[in-house]
This record gives sequence, C-alpha cells and structure tokens, in this order.
Amino acid sequence: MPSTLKFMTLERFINEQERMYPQATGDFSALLHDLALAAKLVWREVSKAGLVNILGSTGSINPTGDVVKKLDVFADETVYKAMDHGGHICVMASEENEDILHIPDQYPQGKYVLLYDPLDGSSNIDANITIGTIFSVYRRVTPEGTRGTLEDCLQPGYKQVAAGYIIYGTSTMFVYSTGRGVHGFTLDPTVGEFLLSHENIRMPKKGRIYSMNEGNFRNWNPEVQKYITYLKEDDKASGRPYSLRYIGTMLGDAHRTLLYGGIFAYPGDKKNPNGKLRLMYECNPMAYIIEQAGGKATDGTQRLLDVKPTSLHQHTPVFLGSEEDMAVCEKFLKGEKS
Ligand code: P6P
Repeated sequence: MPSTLKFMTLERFINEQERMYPQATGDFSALLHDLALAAKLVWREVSKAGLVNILGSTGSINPTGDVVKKLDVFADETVYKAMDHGGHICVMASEENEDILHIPDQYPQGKYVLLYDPLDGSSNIDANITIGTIFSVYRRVTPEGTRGTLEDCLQPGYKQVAAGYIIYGTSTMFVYSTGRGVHGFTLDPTVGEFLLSHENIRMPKKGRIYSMNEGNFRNWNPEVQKYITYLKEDDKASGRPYSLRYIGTMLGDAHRTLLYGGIFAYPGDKKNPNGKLRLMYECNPMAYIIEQAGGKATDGTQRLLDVKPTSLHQHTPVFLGSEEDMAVCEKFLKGEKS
C-alpha cells in the first residue's frame, strides 16, 4: 500500500523511530517535532511571500556576504524562536549570524546543538524559484547544564546525529535522516501535516545529470574542466552526454541529485580556492543525507564529513552524487583519467 495511504505523519514516524531506542529520553524526538513546527511557520510566509510585500532586500549583508532578504531574516528568527525554549538544545548557529546563538538564560540547556541555514537560495526568492531551510543536529561535547560553546558547534560532519532540509518547491517537503536512511514527508496544507511520501530514499547508482555553475568554467582547475568536458562527450555506452541542470539553490540541486542521480558540485576556483558553499550549514548536512541514501560527498580530496572545521562560516569545495558518478569524478580530480 502506498506509504501516504498509511497516513504516516512526520510526528508519528518520529515517535515510532524513537521506540526503536529503548534508552531514548524523548529529547531528540521533541527537538525534531519543534523543527517540524518551525518548518510550517517558515512555509506559511514563504508560500505567500509575493502577497505580503515581504519580498525585497533589507539592504543588510550576512556574514558570508550575501544580500539579506526580508524572508531570510524572518526564517532565521522563526527557527531560533521555535527551538530556543524546548530544553533540548544548548547552543545554535545560523548561516545568517556571525556568532553562535545562546539559549536564553530562562530556558534549560539541552544536550544537542543545532546549526541551520534558514533560507538557502535566497537570491532566488524574488524569482519564485525553489528555496529551503537546511539543518544539522550534533550532540554537545561540553559538560551538560553549562552554556553551549563554539566548540559544541565546530564538529566534523560525521558527528551529526541528524540532518535534513525543508524544500519549498512545487510542494513543500521535509527530508531528513537520523542515521537510519533518508525519509521524505510532503506537506498537506489542508491539514497542516507532513505525510510520509518518500520512505527510505536510495540514490540511483548512476545518473545522467550534472549540476554546476558552468559560468565559472574558466576559473576551475584543469582536472575539473576535463571532467566536465568528458561528461559532454557523445558516448551512448556510458550514457553521455549528460544534461546540465542548475537552479542556484544548493539544496534544490542536491535534492534533485538525490532523487534522479548524477552529480552536483561547487568546486573551488582561482578566485575562491574553497568555493562558495558553507561547510557547516550547507555541505555537511547535505553530505550526510547523500551518504545515508547510498551516494558519496567529498571536498575534492577527502570525504566531506571528515573535514575538521576551524570556523563557523568556512567555505569548502563540494562534489556530491551517485556512487558511480563520484568514482569517475574522483579519477579525474586525482589526474588518473583525462
Ligand atoms: P552561484 C545560494 O546563494 C547559494 O549559497 C547556494 O544555495 C547555491 O548553490 C549557490 O549559492 C549558487 O551560487 O555562484 O552559482 O550563483
């Protein structure tokens, strides 16, 4: 029976997953429930952005140099306020804020850490192109009961206990993993519930789509240039030429890559050796999802989830995609194939 007919709501799914862990306290589930509420609150504004004149720029600039849109600010504040009082989190960090975000003193310090990009793809807001919210959850590494610190936030991606995103597209989906596969829930706005629509998502082993901003081709290193040129050659046996699909919202391009296969990349280049995407807010959570679905993610030299972070807003090159596509890509990046 199709999973949606089971009326498996996100809430019920989270609770049933919790029952698999007899020692669970319910803290983690409650954190995910709070995140689901935050998703609906952000969706409510995103879905009517054009109607309430929320479009347009605040004119301010965020820590990584993007022009901040009003919806960015709303989403940033909404996620924080939905998550700050539950007692499950000891510290947060947002792509929109320079420093870590402490939990207000009147609320208990929890055992988890939340990092989030409140609205990825914000440059697409005014064009009504897919945008989304990305999140990462870690267990704290400093003593319980104390205020969370930067050390709690700067953990390598393999330490994530959950990661996911809410994609505001033709429909709104909550996609996440807690290390037991990747599951997608589609929002039914008539009842305000996320219903299980994509149970245990598995990436195709190989795709026929590559997703990169080819406008940067001239600045890429020769190995990347050779790989892209290879993908565009005519060779039916290996499914080439690939098609280029790129919307300029990382989570949208990564979500399509998750479902259809192929490869997404934002390489470093001569101007930006570490690329443009943020390790902590975009690449680690998406790499976690891609690996959980059977794909691979690297920074061009090592497994992306093994990268040791040194600062909250650091950039990293990223290559993520289907197992077989990543194997070929890595051969080019190592100079073993040309
Ligand atoms: P470019 C959106 O601003 C973002 O951070 C990612 O979501 C997206 O993949 C990338 O920037 C797009 O960057 O240089 O291709 O416009």
